[in-house]
Amino acid sequence: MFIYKHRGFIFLNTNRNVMPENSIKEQTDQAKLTNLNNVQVMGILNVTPDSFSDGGKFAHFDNALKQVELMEENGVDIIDIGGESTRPGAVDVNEKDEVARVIPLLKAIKSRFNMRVSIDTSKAVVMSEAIAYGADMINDVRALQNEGCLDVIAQSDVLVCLMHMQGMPRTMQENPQYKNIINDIISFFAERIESCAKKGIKKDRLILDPGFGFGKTLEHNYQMLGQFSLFKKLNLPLLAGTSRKSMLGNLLNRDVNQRLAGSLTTAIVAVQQGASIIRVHDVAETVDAIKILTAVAQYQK
Ligand code: 7PJ
Repeated sequence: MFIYKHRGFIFLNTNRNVMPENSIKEQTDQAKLTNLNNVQVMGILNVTPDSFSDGGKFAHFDNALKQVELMEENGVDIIDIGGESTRPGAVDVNEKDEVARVIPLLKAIKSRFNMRVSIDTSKAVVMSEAIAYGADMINDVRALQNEGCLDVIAQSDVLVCLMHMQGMPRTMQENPQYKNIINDIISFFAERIESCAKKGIKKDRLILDPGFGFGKTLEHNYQMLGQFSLFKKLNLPLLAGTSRKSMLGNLLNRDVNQRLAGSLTTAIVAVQQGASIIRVHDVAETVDAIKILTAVAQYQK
């Protein structure tokens, strides 16, 4: 087990809800804090006009800020701003438009709230601008594979989420195939960690995410969730994003606005298997669920 702190985030590399051998009273303050507070809720703020779940709702600046305020009241730990739609079939957005969508909002949040902000982008230019305006994390569904991204990150001290995706959004759901999905994703992560290391980006800034819905069949998604704890093998904090995704809709036959139970259940499963960050639309409900898990965890071996 190891514990580390980076830019206010505390990560504990073990199953978050399994207490160590000694009782809670005997633990150090840091261990207590780590065990009870270390699951972070990341609130999704899509500022794309064509997002699948909140399509266009927060494209307007004031609405976006109101949503941030609401998420803050509900106990969010970090806001993830996305200006590029990566839903299956989505078309690419150009750099200029993405910067214009994301950066003013980042600036406004940083000046009005005491809030950590992640920027969901795969473009070096957007990363660089975001870092200049105080982003705390870069969340890249392409795991820094685009040109210039590794260099931009190497010159900064932000956290980075490296997500796995097979194919590209426009076609990724057509026929995803793996030899063994868990091993294939672990190999991908190992290669990306190595590429980061070569540029001087140390492991203690990295977070891994297997990328639910990104080039995965329904079965692949549930295998990843069921075996999520296997991704702990790489000794890095894990992020899980299942919120309102079609892996829920397709199993439950529910529209996108009827997927709260599915979103919470999958979030709970991920946390129980060691996820450190849960990326969600429904912040209040997820924070409640995690509080319950935390209360229960005190009594679990
Ligand atoms: C994810 C993401 C995810 C990470 C999106 C959606 C589609 N970033 N960006 N993980 N999904 N790290 O919001 O459902 O699962 S966009």
